[in-house]
Amino acid sequence: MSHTTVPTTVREATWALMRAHGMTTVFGNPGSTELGLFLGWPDDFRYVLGLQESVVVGMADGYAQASGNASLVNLHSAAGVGHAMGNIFTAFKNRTPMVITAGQQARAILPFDPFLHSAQATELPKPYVKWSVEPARAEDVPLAVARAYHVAMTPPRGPVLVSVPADDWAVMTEPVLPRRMSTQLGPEPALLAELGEALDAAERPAFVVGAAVDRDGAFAEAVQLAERHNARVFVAPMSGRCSFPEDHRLFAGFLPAMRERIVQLLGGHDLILALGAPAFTYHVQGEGPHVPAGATLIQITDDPQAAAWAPLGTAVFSSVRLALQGLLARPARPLRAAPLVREPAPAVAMPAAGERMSTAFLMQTLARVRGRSSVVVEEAPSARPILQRHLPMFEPESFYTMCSGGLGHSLPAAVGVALARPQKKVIALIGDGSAMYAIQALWTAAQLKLPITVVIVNNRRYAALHHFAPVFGFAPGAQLPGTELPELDFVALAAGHGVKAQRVTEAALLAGVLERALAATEPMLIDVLVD
Ligand SMILES: Cc1ncc(C[n+]2csc(CCOP(=O)(O)OP(=O)(O)O)c2C)c(N)n1
Ligand SMILES: [Mg+2]
Repeated sequence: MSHTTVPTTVREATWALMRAHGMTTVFGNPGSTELGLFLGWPDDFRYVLGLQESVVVGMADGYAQASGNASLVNLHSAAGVGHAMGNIFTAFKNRTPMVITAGQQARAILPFDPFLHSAQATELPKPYVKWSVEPARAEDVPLAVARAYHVAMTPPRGPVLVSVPADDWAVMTEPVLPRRMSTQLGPEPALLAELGEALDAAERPAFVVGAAVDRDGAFAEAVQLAERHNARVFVAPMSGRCSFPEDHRLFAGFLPAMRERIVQLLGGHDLILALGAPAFTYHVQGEGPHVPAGATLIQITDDPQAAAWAPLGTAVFSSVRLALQGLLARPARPLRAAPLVREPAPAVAMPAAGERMSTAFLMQTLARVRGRSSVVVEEAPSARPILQRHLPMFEPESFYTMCSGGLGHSLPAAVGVALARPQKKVIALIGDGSAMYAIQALWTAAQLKLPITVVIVNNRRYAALHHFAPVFGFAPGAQLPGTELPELDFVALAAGHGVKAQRVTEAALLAGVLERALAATEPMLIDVLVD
């Protein structure tokens, strides 16, 4: 391969690398310390402006998940990284590859404790970046960006941060050649064979599928293996993706993040195969065993930490897809009897005129009017279990939410998903509380004319906290401070960001309004009042 080693600027060497790695979309919010990167900005790059840094990172998260490549983020030194931190935490938990460059004051004035200086720039995002660096010399910035990209893309994927002093961009350096590096780790053959034998020998296996199945492009393989074993398939607690068709005869539903409930739901199974999922994510305190008595737990994960902290069982540390392909390459065993099919969700009746509609009615209606292949990006905490029952997902890469619990992710993430997949209809299903953590994402959606349908599940409160209150000793109906959200006007908020919007209070009008929004070629916000 021929290449040039003609000296170039740090800026141009960095652009060349970004281009070589398919990172020509920059999500950012600029400041003086970052402007140097953009001098003579090449035409093939685009800058996606977010009006607050948490929005910037949320959009970049959705974009990276939907495109399968690391996204590129540019943040303003300490304050910008600080604003972004909530969604950096989420990107880390989502295992989203993301290269963040953050501005820093010029090296030449650092002795004078200058304005905007980030005193410990590499420490600030820890522990929620896989790697962070401020290169010792300006000349080393492009190499650091190259390394950052490869670290971000290596499983388990995640965000990385490179802090770049403002006077570095113009310094002359050597170009850095783009390199290829594998991003998949294969399973240990002997252990995988053991797992295969255990699976064959099991009488009533169950699979628990997590986000890494879909992330790894292993949706079809998971279906094939489940069918081969007639295994019931549960979704892991707090999974951020759809990893199994929810109308499949083997689909068994969603596990809550509660130890005793998980054990109860998995009861009767003698082998539990956790696929691309931690075993298990808990939200509240629990006691007793982690799996039903007598059951064996096997985990396939690309996350060595998740493999290491699992309290029991055998873990195969591997790309989920490669491990599944390995298992599918084994000779098929005789088919077991088919397990019981899950009860379909009961139909929800249309409420009478003037009566507030339920969240279940909203989900059922959306399920009826949305295209089967539309993509749902959700952040509506108390509506989640209702969505899971009444709004099924069917396809790979059809559902996104955050794995972290940090609100303020999904509205901007929907913008990123829509940007990465312009051929798809993207529906953002967002709670009234959740919407307000990153509402400025609406502005970017409007500016980019992305035809997203934003549905606000508006119950005028932080309902999830009301649901949790009994767990923490509150009597039924007791006052919960700081959980009511009266008077938010989402139609006005949308208009103020350049997005057309409509409020729906009447159940009978809902389907028509949703259908029009879904057919629109621009973003639309539908504020649905639910009880
Ligand atoms: C950044 C952040 N702050 C606070 C919380 C705590 N929290 C969890 S659920 C919730 C309520 C969300 O309200 P909304 O989106 O309206 O959904 P609802 O609970 O009403 O279904 C809050 C505040 C959180 N998870 N993340
Ligand atoms: Mg709410």
